Amino acid sequence: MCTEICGDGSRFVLICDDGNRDDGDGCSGSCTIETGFKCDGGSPTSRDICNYTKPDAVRITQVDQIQLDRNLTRAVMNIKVNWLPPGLASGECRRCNGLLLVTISQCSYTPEFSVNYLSGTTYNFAIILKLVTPCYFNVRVQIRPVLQTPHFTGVDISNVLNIKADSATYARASANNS
Ligand SMILES: [Ca+2]
Repeated sequence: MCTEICGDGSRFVLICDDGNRDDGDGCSGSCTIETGFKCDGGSPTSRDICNYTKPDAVRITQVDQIQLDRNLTRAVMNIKVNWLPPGLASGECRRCNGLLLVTISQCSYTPEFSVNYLSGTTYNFAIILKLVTPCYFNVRVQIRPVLQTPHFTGVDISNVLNIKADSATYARASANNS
């Protein structure tokens, strides 16, 4: 009776074997593939090579319409990012609030705003604007270009999301709140 050894770099029936018993490198200490990784090349005579699967580009999308409160003093925009690098997004993603570059224009004053990562989600954020008086505004959202290297190596982060609050946004808000 033989038993296959995990970590010896030869693979018969194990899911992966990259030649070690380390966790965090794609093939776990018990020879299972770790989340987000892809392993190839393992055979009875060769070990697996594991790589983190990453997309060609990061996309930022708006999850729903702009939410305005009854007093029209608070605008909430929910957005989603399709992928973040594991080095930034591990655990509760405490570093994620600084990930997005948000620029607000068109309003006659510059509203205060915050960007909040929604804990427990997969890369959902809420952008909250404090409005002194109702105004039409444009919100431009992108990944901070300074994060390109080293966090987003090989991934295009030039995608920009534009969110626009116009007369239709206010008409919808007053209909919802009446
Ligand atoms: Ca390993």
